[in-house]
Amino acid sequence: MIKEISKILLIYTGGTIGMVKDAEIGALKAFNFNNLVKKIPELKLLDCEVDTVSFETPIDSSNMNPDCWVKIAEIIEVNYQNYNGFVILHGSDTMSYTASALSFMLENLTKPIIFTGAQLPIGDLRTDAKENLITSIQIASLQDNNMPVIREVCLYFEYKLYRGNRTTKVNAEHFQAFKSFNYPCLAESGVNLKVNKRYLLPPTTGKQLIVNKTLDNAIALVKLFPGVTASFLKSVFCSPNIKAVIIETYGSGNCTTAQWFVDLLKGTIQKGIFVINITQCVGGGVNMGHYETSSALKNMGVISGSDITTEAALTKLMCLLGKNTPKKSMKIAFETPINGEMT
Ligand code: ASN
Repeated sequence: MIKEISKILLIYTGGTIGMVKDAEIGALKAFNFNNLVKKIPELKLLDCEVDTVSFETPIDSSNMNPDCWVKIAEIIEVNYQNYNGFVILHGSDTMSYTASALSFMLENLTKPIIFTGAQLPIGDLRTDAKENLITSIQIASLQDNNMPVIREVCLYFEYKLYRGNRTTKVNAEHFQAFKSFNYPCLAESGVNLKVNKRYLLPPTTGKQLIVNKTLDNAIALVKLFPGVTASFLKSVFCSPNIKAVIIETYGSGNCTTAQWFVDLLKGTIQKGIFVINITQCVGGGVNMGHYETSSALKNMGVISGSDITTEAALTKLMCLLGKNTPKKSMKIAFETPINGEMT
């Protein structure tokens, strides 16, 4: 069999990787993408063809939002048949949110979508950008019998490839900025590139790519803390037009058994607002009913987020609400893994 050369589309959205210091204000800001490619002549040495496309105005990822996610999904949709894989350059601050969102927006993926970025700009002497970018392209071009090895949304950073919707940014200083606490990494880059094939999503064959572009952000996210007041929580749960509230609870999904709290949750669920329980812990997940302090939640119909990350919970919810999931199916829909985001 003749090995086909992979064609990769590099999509630049912004982020530190392509930033320069503004001489006047001394802060990092996004700059022209063409300069980025000039700064990495190594791209020409790769064993694949790389085309590039850039956001008209590259952004710091703190300015990411669902409209930008749709923009990225549409670039992939339009170019899907013409490329073997996609590498998305993205700021690290909200990369896990975007990678999670895309994992729910793109159904029946048969090609790799690799998110990457950097902690230092590509022009910096000590930059981590080159390794992240070059290895991401190499991973996106991996083939087995002319079929892509990776067929899911991933995030590559500092020698590790993770499932995108399992990641969280954990460090603003270290090059190793991301962690996947509840799922092993999919590949590791050392002297050789080692892919842990048993952890990859199984292939979906014969189905057409579906792009879900309607995201509903009528949701709230609250983190419980000892001393949280009834008035604050009421203001969140009773916000106008809210369709769902995600609560970050303690440990394996536990929270206060104070009567006002139980009544507030019951009243919220009776109004038809979904309540989703995820844990504040970075590892492990929700197991309602394991302790007395979570039994009431289970009995009143709170939805379990199991071991999902906050980033994946938010974006999965936006997608399920955007698809107009019927009220009676929402609990099952949320508690069922879509693309390996929970165990
Ligand atoms: N503020 C930057 C961003 O997320 C941080 C980075 O890329 N390292 O766009």
